[in-house]
This record gives sequence, C-alpha cells and structure tokens, in this order.
Amino acid sequence: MPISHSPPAAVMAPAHLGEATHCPYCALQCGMNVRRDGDGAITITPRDDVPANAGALCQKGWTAGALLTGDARLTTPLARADRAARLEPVGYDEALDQVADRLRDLRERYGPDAVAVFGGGGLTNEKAYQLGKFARVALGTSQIDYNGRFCMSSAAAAAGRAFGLDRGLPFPITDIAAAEVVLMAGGNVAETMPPFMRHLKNTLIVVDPRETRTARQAALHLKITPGTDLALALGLLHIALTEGHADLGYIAARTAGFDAVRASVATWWPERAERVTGVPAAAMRRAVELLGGARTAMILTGRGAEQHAKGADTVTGFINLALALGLPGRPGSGYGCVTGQGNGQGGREHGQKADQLPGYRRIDDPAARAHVAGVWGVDPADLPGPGRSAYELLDALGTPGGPRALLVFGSNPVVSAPRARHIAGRLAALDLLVVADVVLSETAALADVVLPVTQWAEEHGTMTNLEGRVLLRRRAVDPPPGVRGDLAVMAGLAARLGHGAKFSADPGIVFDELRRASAGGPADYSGITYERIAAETGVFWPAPAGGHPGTPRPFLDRFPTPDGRARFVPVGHRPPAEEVDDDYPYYLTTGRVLAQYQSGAQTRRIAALNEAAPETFVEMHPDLAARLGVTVGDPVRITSRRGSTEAAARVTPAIRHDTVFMPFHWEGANHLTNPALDPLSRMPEFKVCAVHLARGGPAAGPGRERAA
Ligand SMILES: Nc1nc2c(c(=O)[nH]1)N[C@H]1C(S)=C(S)[C@@H](COP(=O)(O)OP(=O)(O)OC[C@H]3O[C@@H](n4cnc5c(=O)[nH]c(N)nc54)[C@H](O)[C@@H]3O)O[C@H]1N2
Ligand SMILES: Nc1nc2c(c(=O)[nH]1)N[C@H]1C(S)=C(S)[C@@H](COP(=O)(O)OP(=O)(O)OC[C@H]3O[C@@H](n4cnc5c(=O)[nH]c(N)nc54)[C@H](O)[C@@H]3O)O[C@H]1N2
Ligand code: SF4
Ligand SMILES: [Mo]
Repeated sequence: MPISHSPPAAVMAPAHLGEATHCPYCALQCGMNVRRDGDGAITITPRDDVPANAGALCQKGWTAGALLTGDARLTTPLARADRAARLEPVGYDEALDQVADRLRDLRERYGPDAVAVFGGGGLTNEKAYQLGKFARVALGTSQIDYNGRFCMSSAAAAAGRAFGLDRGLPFPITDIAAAEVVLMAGGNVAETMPPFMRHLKNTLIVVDPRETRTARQAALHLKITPGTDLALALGLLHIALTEGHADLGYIAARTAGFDAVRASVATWWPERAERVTGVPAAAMRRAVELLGGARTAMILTGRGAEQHAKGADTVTGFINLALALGLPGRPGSGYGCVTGQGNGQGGREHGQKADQLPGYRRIDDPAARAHVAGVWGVDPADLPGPGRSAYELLDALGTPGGPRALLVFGSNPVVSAPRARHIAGRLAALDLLVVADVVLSETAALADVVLPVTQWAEEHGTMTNLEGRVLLRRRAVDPPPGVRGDLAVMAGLAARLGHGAKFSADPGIVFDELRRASAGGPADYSGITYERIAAETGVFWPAPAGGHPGTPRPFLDRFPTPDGRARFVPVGHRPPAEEVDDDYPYYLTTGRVLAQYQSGAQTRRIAALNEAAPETFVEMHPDLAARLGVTVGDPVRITSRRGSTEAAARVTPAIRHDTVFMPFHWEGANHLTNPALDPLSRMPEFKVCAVHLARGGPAAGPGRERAA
C-alpha cells in the first residue's frame, strides 16, 4: 500500500486546536494539541482521544512548548578546530563535510569499528531504525548501542526469556482498571507518569525504599532495602505456594519449568526473606493474600526493581510469581514493565541495539541477516555482528582497540551514565565526538561538532508507547530556519560516505522501509501505516500486513515461544555488587522527580520547571540527618568508591534510615553510581551503591568534586 509522507488532512485536528500530536517526554506519550499563535506563542492542550492520558497532562507536558520558541534552542551547527579551541558557528554542509572527512580518515586508519554510534529511546521509530542501518551500512561498524540499555533492558531480557516476546505492557493500559490488585515493584508513576494514576485505582501494593507519592496511594507499602527485590520475589512465591495460591490448572496448561522453580524457593521462608529485605514477614503474607485472593491481579515493575546488576533475574522472580498465580495472558491480569522514555518501546525494536536488527530480530541469526540485508540491498556477509553494550561501549572509547570517534543522537551520557566522570574522561580521549541535539547539553558542550536538529512538534514520525501502541507524532510548527532533522543528518553523512542512495530524510519513506524490514519479525510493523494510526488512534504491534487488526493482548491464547508455553526460570538471590561497610555505611539510590526529565538537558532549560525543582538534593531520614548534624537545606557531602559530590539535605521520615536518595537530573548523582553490569541485560546498578556521608560546605575541603 502506498504511504503518504505526511498525514492526510482528514485526520488532522480542527485548526483552532492546532496539530494533534504527542508529548516529547515519557513513554505514556500523552496526546496533545500544539498550536502556534499569530504572536509566535505556543499553546498546548491535552487530547482526550488518547486512552493513556484521556485529557490529562503533567507539568512537563503543559510546559513542553517552551523549548520550541526559547533561545535555549540550538539553531546553528558548531565546530572547533581542536580540543583547546571554542565551539564556533559553521554552515551545515561544511559541518557534515568535516565530520565525513574525519570519519573516512579514522576508518581507513583503524578499521570500521573505530567509529561508534550512541542512540536514544526518545528517537522516533524512523530515526532509531535508520540509525541502526546507518551504523551497519554507511559506517560498517558493529559499535552501536543506546541509552535504553540503561532503562528497561533488564525487564526486556526477562520478558523475552519467559514469554518469548518483550512488549512492556502486553495489554492496553486501560486493562489495568480491571485488575482488583496491582503490585508495583520499584515504580513511582505518581511522579514519573502522573496521568498513569488514573488507571491505578485498584488495591495497590508498592515496593519502594521510600514512601513515594505512589506509595501513599497504596493499601500496602513494602519499604524494602535497596537491591533486595529478588529475595522479596522469592519470599512472596514461597508464601504463595505454601498457602495454596498456586494456580495449578494454569501452570499445567500454559507454562513449563514449574518444578525447578518450586524447588528453588523451598528454603525462602518469609523470615529469611525478611532478614534480607527488611520487609516484615507479616507484610509479605498480606501482599500474597491480596494478590492470591483477587480474581484479577497485575504485577508491574519499574526501574527501582530493574536497574540492578541482577535486574533481569529480579524481574524473572516477579514473572515467576505472576506465572504461579496464573496471571499472564488472562484478561485483567498479567505482568508488565512500565517502559520509560518517549519511544522506549519502539526504540528497542528496530536495530539501534548492539545485538539487534529491525523487527526485534537478532543480529546473530542468519535468517534475520538475510532478510534485512535483502531490504537494505547489501550482502548479508557485509553486515557486522554484535557490538558492545552501552556502558562497555562508553568505557572503551579512546582506549587501545576501542572506538576513536562517537556520534551521539538523543542522549546526554555525561550526566546520565553511571560513573559519569570516568565516561566524560573517555569522551575527552576520542579523536572525534559528534553530537546531534536540540540544545547544548553537557555532552554536546564537549563535542568537536554539534549538529542542531529538529524536535518532536517540528516533524512527523511514529512513537511506540508503553502499551506497544504505535502512535503518530505530527509536525505542528515549523522548525527554526537552518535546523535539519536527524534523518537528514544521517542521509547527508551517508551520501558523503558513498551510500546516499540507501538513506532518506523523509520519515514516510523511512517508515515504509521499516515496515518491510520488520515484516515477519517479532515486532512486525508491516501492516501499520500513518493513515491507519491516525484513523485508529494507534495500532498495537505485532500487526503484519494483509488486514491484521493489530495485537492489543499478545498472550491471550498462547505465548510466542516454540511450544506456546511461558517459561518458569529458576533464579537465585545475590547481594548488590557493592554492600555497605564501615567506610561506606549507607545505601545510595537514585531516581526522578516530577518536574525534571532525565539528564535535565531539556527541562533544566524551562523556567517553570526550574522553579518547581531548582536543584539537586539528597533525601534522608531525620535520624540520619541528626547523626550527621544537618537540617533541611544544609550541604551534605556524599562519597562513593567512584567519586564525591555535594547536595542540599532534604529530610523526611518517608525514606528508610539506612538509605539516601538523589535525583540524577543534575550532574553529581552519577559521579557516585556503580557501573557493575547485569550479566544478561548489561544494565548498570543505578539503584544501589554504598556511600559515606558527611556535613558538606567550605569545611569539607578543597574542590567541590573529586573524581576517582
Ligand atoms: N518526571 C519524570 N518522569 C519520567 C522520567 C524523568 O526523568 N522524570 N523519565 C522517564 C523514564 S526514561 C523512565 S525509565 C521512567 C522511570 O520511572 P520510575 O521507575 O517510576 O522512576 P525512578 O524514580 O527511577 O524509580 C522508581 C522508584 O524506585 C525506587 N527504588 C530505588 N531503589 C529501589 C530498589 O532497590 N527496589 C525498589 N523496589 N525500588 C527502588 C525509588 O525510590 C523510586 O521511587 O520515568 C519516565 N518518566
Ligand atoms: N543515576 C541514575 N542514572 C540514570 C537513571 C537512574 O534512574 N539513575 N536512569 C537511566 C535511564 S532509565 C535513562 S532512560 C537514561 C536517560 O538519560 P539520557 O540518555 O541522557 O536522556 P535525556 O536526558 O533524555 O537525553 C536526551 C538528549 O537528546 C536530546 N533530544 C531530544 N529529542 C531529540 C531528537 O529528536 N534528536 C536528537 N538527536 N536529540 C534529541 C535532548 O535534548 C537530550 O540532550 O538515564 C539513565 N541514567
Ligand atoms: S506524563 Fe509523560 S507523556 Fe504525559 S505529559 Fe507528562 S511527561 Fe508528557
Ligand atoms: Mo528510562
């Protein structure tokens, strides 16, 4: 079917509302109308036809227009003659010429893997797809990965292992209302996706070291020790089995491997789980009573349970519990991961991952290579193999045998990567750093060449939200003159490297190719068109060509494993990669606040959001504050084995006595975090490391920062 390169007029919103599109930020992808008025001001109003938000937006959504007009926006390419020189404006073609010349030179001298690419889960499907192709075809490099590795990769690995498919929520978000009980492990959606709370009216059980806004809505809050969710999941499963809550009919009909898992939890008595997790055995029993006694129930995980060096096994522990209770694939029940970034779902399907080809195919699968090479018009033998995972890639930059050039599209790792000072050092060791961004992020500020790109409301494309619903991002306003799209940047560089005919700057053409490349793969988009998305307010993948209706609930009849059964996988608890000791006696965990987004590159440039959340902080219990001799607002020095930073004290009894929390929206938190990686997902341990705390301020010694 032919594809139009812009949505047909019939499906556009009435002119007075502006263009119907979606929020630039998180995976809820709230629907919004964006209009530029005569005086240039941007008006944003929520759409009520999008089920995820149904007329609501959070403060970030309401204020998202500020970066479409403000002068924080990059409008001209910047380049520097050498590392000592300042970034100076240059013409776009001149900048691309310069990048292409240097890439060609580095490749000739050191081979194709000398050039690396780092992508982002905020990029549209079209961009993520073309970025993977650009790396493998135009650059010929295996060295590509993206920030989604830091996000939901553990849940993705666990879901793939258990169900044969990774679709964050394998049901529409509106199904959550049908669950009588919901257990949310390590998610604070009241701050990270406020309109999500409209779907969460159930009896709620929250697992979090802090009594968050979400936990305050809960019937039961399990105030867990960071890094011990796997022991909790094992303890809950032990109770479920001994108290007769196992759904033996479901287990026999729909699963495999139960006996080994039953044996593996036999010694996880609630009292043992209590010793490890700090969660009282009685509270665990209550949680199982609620879940096991409900006709419908859901278990959801967020980053709190997932961002650990055992994140994949932890999610597996919760999936085992869900399977034992007979939840996945039953209407109103199930397991789901609450995906994070705007295109966190689609961005993990179409080939910007180190081990992946489009359609959620594996790059080491000969049939997948043959299919995708056919669509790309290249010899399968010329496609590179798997590359390094995100942290391993960043850690290898500028080392002997590691990449010497890095192209970044849609991430700010100087703030968001673990052990971030070390990563900034690796970036400084490169021969060439190129950053395509909307603003001069901390990472862009280190670059040799900065390429200003168009953003959300200035371009068409598709985004796949946390439900696996493919949505249409529409161009509502014109970009500033002189700014190009990411697709045009890739196509421009590819042309200079001799592959111009294979790349396009037009999202409609790229999406049409993505449909063919994904056809027959697990994430099959071949039956999805811009017109169809507009007419149906989104289409759930898989949606093969030929009139397929799309798949809101992929596990209803069978699981996409070879025998159609879900897999129980035995997993064992292990402590965090770094335990507290006499020198570093407290746990540090990290996460988010409502008014800032991710590395803050976008939201720290928006006045209303800075007013709401002006600076970093370290949240601690009043007893701990008293021990340190600090009160609210006092500077606190936080030191881990990797570095040291200062933050103002925020004192609240809502957090455990032994734990402090820092947001990572400002530089500092990630100077402390531990890059210990999960063996399966390669997820770093963002959510727990050991720290030393002291009163900060001038007396704390010279220099506010110390790198290790
Ligand atoms: N305002 C805002 N919203 C966002 C984002 C943002 O940056 N700002 N980012 C988006 C993205 S990409 C993502 S991934 C999502 C993330 O969404 P969430 O997963 O909801 O966010 P986090 O704050 O990272 O972590 C959630 C909770 O985990 C808890 N936690 C910490 N350690 C542990 C632990 O060991 N076990 C358990 N059970 N809990 C623990 C923290 O206290 C925190 O309250 O949010 C999305 N939405
Ligand atoms: N300590 C700690 N660290 C964490 C986490 C944590 O919980 N704790 N969470 C991790 C998680 S879940 C995530 S997702 C990562 C996110 O961390 P980052 O990858 O740094 O994410 P962002 O800050 O969203 O960076 C996106 C960048 O892309 C730019 N951008 C926006 N739109 C476009 C576009 O269309 N094209 C291009 N080229 N650029 C664009 C933005 O301006 C911004 O500079 O952080 C991780 N880091
Ligand atoms: S919840 Fe997420 S998608 Fe919705 S308005 Fe807020 S940031 Fe945007
Ligand atoms: Mo994320």
